[in-house]
Amino acid sequence: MDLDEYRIKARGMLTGHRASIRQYSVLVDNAPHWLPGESLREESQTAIEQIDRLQERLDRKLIITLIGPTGAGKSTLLNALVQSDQLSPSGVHRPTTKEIVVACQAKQDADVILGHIKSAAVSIQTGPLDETLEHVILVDTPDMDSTESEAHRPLLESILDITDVLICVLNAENPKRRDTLDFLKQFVSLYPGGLCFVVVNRCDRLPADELKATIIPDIKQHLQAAWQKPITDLFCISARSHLNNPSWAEDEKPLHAYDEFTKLRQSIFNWLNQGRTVLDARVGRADHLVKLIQTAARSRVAEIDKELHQIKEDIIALESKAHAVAAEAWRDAGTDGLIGIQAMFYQKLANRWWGPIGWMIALWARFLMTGTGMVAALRIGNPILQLWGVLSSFVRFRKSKEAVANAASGGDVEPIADHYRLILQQNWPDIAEKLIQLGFSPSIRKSSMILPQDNPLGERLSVSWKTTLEEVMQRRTTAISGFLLQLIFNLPTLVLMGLFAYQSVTSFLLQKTLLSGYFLHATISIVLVWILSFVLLQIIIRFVGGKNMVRKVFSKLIHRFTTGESQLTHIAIVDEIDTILQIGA
Ligand SMILES: Nc1nc2c(ncn2[C@@H]2O[C@H](COP(=O)(O)OP(=O)(O)OP(=O)(O)O)[C@@H](O)[C@H]2O)c(=O)[nH]1
Ligand SMILES: [Mg+2]
Repeated sequence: MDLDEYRIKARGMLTGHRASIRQYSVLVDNAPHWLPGESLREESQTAIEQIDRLQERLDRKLIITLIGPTGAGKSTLLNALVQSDQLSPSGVHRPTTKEIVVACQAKQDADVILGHIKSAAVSIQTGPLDETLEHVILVDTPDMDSTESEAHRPLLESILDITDVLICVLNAENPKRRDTLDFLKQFVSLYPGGLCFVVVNRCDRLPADELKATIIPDIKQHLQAAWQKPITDLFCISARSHLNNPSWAEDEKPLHAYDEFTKLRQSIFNWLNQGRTVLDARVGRADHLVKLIQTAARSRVAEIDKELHQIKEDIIALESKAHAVAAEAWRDAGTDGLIGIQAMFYQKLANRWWGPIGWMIALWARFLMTGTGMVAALRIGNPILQLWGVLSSFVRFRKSKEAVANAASGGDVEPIADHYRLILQQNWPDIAEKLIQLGFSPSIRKSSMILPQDNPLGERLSVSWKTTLEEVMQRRTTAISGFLLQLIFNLPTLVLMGLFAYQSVTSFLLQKTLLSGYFLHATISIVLVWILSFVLLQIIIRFVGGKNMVRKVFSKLIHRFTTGESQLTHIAIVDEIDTILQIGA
């Protein structure tokens, strides 16, 4: 793979990294009441901006920045690295460096820095630099601890914003200064191992064996504790010894020759000064940023994970309870839709039953639907009464339709929904306080937080009622529509009808005259048997499909709510809790 291909690949990887971080911003947006999410959102935003900048400068040179307290020897080290003693002035006056000094091969290499730092305090040095700076730019910075450090900080922050590799230069004689380490910590944490070097300079001032045996291990340990990260690349050097002309005074001469400068130089130029490493470094930094955000997110959630799970369970249990209480109140209030329920039941049976009893059921279902007015219209008599009958049948029909609709939906359930809301509202304050302790905003105290946000509860209760009623009714319809039962109830009427038909036909064929009252009696007998069978069946239907069925529907409904079998309401705060748990996953 050539460098261009590799660059495209790196670009794609950075896009992937950015998406991973953006995911956190999106999740945090879905948990607006969780306060720690705010800082996580900001951190994610900063990380995304940094990756944006990494991507912008994928084809630019790697920026290596030297940073550290005044007098540590940053400028001296830069000069030693590029073998040019005067490139960045060093000196005994503290502070010496007051601007950003950029060492690069060609002036345009520094465009990325000039484009980012809108300040006159940048000096570009292209000096006699050779291929050492083919893929990298070295940057010397002003200190962050002298009397002038306040003025330096904005400059430092700007350059660190676009830095790829960080070199922290510490003074071996005073390496553990707390303010220095605290200041560096915020930047050091943004760089993975391999892209963050620690240089302990002026080692020539301390005895070699002490350095090796105690001083350096001690510094390493101290830094690890202060920065809370493993220190992988630490170099013990004497920068001044590597100037072309160190011009030591007699009393300043190095105490020994122990020095890791060559190793440091090799690390920087041999390894970092390669095109691929430059790209890898940027992808590596993005990688590190993703991990930082992940760790930050996880650690925030890990602290509250168990409690959050518990609260979620509590809310779900509370919701089931509220549902069940509402359903019980509903049952106790009773439903006025009994006529409607019966009409529905007869309609269902009419579809299943055959024979004379089937016709009767269909007729009865129709009668229950349209009401008695229509029957009155069929009566012979006073035409005014007949007219009244027709009119009232319409009124009754509308009422019956309403009754059926009521039965199908469970009637007016809104007052019942109040019971549900009350239970939730009464229990919310305790839960809300627990959530506030876990970092939720105090604004969640308002009871609207626990109330369902989706379709009104009444509508949902109606739907639950409808499906449960439908199920129970279907089962009962099947139970009393068996073939044998239909046969038993139809048989008496059918046998009589058959007998009557047989006698009529045979007497007609044999030309025998039947007695004058025969037809009347036969018809009356058939009708009576027919009606009687139907009335018997009605008793069964009344038992199976009356109040008993309504009770069954309610008990099933309540069971569903209490066991959580029925679909739970969409409660926004539960969604937020889920989102937070997802952030920590
Ligand atoms: N003995 C010794 N002196 C050094 C070494 N490196 C730098 N110095 C001296 O330390 C003093 C400060 O060096 P600078 O390079 O100016 O330090 P700096 O970190 O750039 O300081 P500021 O620019 O003020 O932030 C100078 O007098 C250097 O000659 C070293 O390795 N050994
Ligand atoms: Mg300096």
